[in-house]
Amino acid sequence: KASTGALPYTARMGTDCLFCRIVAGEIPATVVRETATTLAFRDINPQAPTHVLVIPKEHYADVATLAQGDPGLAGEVLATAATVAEEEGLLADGFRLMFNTGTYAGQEVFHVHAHVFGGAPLGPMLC
Ligand code: DGP
Repeated sequence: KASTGALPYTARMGTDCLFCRIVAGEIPATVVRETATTLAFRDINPQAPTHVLVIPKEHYADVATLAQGDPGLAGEVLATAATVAEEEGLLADGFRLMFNTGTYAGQEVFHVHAHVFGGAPLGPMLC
């Protein structure tokens, strides 16, 4: 019995990861911030006036796998998300940080990403 949900995601992903290709520069993205270990870029289909995705450059399928596998890197993703929120002017009015994780949450890209939403009142949930 698998102890985490990571295995099915990895199997589904195969070797061709969209966000790894963005990190490699093979697919263009509007990058708003880059650190040694993280990348932040605008979502291709924004759901709020500000909608940025923050990822670790290293591949982890989801936030559970990342947090358990490399808690320090998970912290760096959060720190980049906070800096992006500050640079996008979201700190005064607030913002939402969201990690869709697995099938029930509707995760579509199996390279962990924090959604940073802001710039307008967001309501109780974004689905
Ligand atoms: P999720 O459902 O949490 O896995 O969200 C995946 C997000 O990724 C979704 O909001 C759309 C975004 N996305 C998908 N393909 C691309 C792409 O090629 N470029 C960018 N910038 N965003 C993408």
